[in-house]
Order: sequence, then C-alpha cells, then structure tokens
Amino acid sequence: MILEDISLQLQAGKAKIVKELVKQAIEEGIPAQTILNEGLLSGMSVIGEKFKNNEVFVPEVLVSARAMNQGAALLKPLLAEEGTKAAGRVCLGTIAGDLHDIGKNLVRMMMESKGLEVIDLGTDVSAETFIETAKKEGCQVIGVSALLTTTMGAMEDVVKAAEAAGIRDSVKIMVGGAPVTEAFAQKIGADAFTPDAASAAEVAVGFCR
Ligand code: B1M
Repeated sequence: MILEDISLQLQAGKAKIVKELVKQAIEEGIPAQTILNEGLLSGMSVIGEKFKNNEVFVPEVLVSARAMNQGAALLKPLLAEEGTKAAGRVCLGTIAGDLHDIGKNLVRMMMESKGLEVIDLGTDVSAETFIETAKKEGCQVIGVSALLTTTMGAMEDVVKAAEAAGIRDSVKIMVGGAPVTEAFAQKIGADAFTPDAASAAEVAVGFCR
C-alpha cells in the first residue's frame, strides 16, 4: 500500500510527500531495493508511458524526476549497507546531447553502494571529457548512459577516443540506458552492456578487481 502511495505521489510530482513516504517505508522495515523498484521506479515508468502517449509533458516529467531523485537519495545509505564493499574508480556520465540523468544517478548510487568511487561528470558529456577524466583520475571504468536513439550513436566516439588516446587496454567501457542493447554494445566495441543499475554496479566491481 505504501509503495503504491509512493508511486502515485511521484507521478503527481509531490517530492516532499514522496520523501515522507519513503522515510515511513524505511521505518516499516521495507528493504531499500523494494522501495526503489516497487515505489519510485514503478511510478517513474507510469510517467514514462504517459509521456510517450502525450498525456503528460516536460514540466510534469521534471517534477516527477525531482521527486524520484529526492526519494532515491534517502535510500542511498541503506543500499550501501545492503551492498558488499569493493575498491575502484569509475567515471560516469550521460553522453553528449543527452540530458537524462535519473538512470545514470541510480547507476552512481548502486556503484557507490558497492564501495566504488564514482566521478560523476553529469549530462551532455563529450567523448573527450570522458577520456581526459579517465586518464587524469586513473579510472578503471568509464560508464556511459544514453536515453535517446539520437544520442546513443555518440557512445562509439568514447570507444574510439579511448583507442586514440592509447588507454583502451587499461580502461573498461560500460554502456547502458533504455535504448541500448547488448548487440549495440558489441557493435561499437564497448566492454559491457548492463540493463539496470544493480547489474551495472556488479559488473563494474568485477572490472575493478
Ligand atoms: Co525524455 N525521452 N526527452 N525526458 N524521457 C524518453 C527517454 C523517451 C523514451 C520518452 C518517449 O517519448 N517515449 C523519449 C526518447 C525516444 C527515443 O529516443 N527513442 C524521450 C524524448 C523524446 C525526450 C525529448 C527529446 C523530448 C522533447 O524535448 N521533445 C527531450 C530530450 C532532452 C535531451 O536529453 N536533450 C527529453 C527530455 C526529458 C526530460 C528533461 C523532461 C526528462 C529528463 C529529466 C532527467 O533525467 N533529469 C525526461 C524523462 C524523465 C524521460 C522518461 C519519461 C523517463 C526516463 C527515466 O528517467 N527513466 C523517458 C521515458 C521512458 O524511459 N519510459 C524519456 C527512469 C530511469 C531509472 O530509467 O534512465 O532507462 P533509465 O535507467 C535504467 C536503465 O536504462 C539503466 O539503469 C536504470 C535502471 O536501473 N541504465 C544504465 C541507465 N544508464 C545506464 C548506464 C549503465 C548501465 C545501466 O552503464 C554505464
């Protein structure tokens, strides 16, 4: 019931209420992962469908996105407790031209919950910035997110830029985001595609061993 309320209030963009409900769900002992999946993400996927069907528009999606991010922030320390620890450094961002960051933020949260250090480059990140950061900060992994079919192609630039910079053998490139597939990842020469944030974190931990 409370998970459904979280989903509904997220759809209504009520960030403050979402935060209160998430706190309450935590107090009731519901696992953080369940609150995330069955409350917050379930609400976001309803908004996604409505956005697709032109039933809601950018402003509504933005307030739901804010509610999503604020609710997820409360879960972060708990996901960290549930996770196992690892060491490694990842630079993460959403590809050039793309402003979607909810999925990328979740990936960061799950990676950090596994003990990885994440350098979050934000959104609209160029291939050059990924490579320069990975070199400067000694990252073992570059994580690239894309939500648009029009921007996912630019993920290949990251792979090519890593080759050109001579770091391709020392860094693993992971890709993900709703339109990205395993076949696409192979085609562009990425090292891994993962469909969700939890598996992205697990694979990144493996790459950092
Ligand atoms: Co946009 N948008 N949007 N949008 N938006 C989509 C993606 C879209 C599918 C909606 C639709 O029409 N059906 C569509 C893309 C269509 C396409 O390309 N085929 C779309 C469009 C068209 C647009 C605009 C062009 C709309 C416009 O202006 N006309 C515009 C583009 C702006 C730009 O980026 N340049 C736009 C804008 C926006 C908002 C700003 C309003 C907002 C973003 C707010 C924000 O992110 N701060 C927004 C949103 C929220 C969405 C939807 C509704 C939700 C996306 C989301 O956050 N999902 C989305 C519809 C949908 O997806 N159903 C849509 C929840 C999130 C947790 O999932 O990001 O997939 P996701 O992340 C998942 C996995 O993919 C994975 O982990 C997460 C789950 O665990 N994952 C990774 C993600 N990154 C990963 C990286 C990894 C591994 C896994 O390794 C590194």
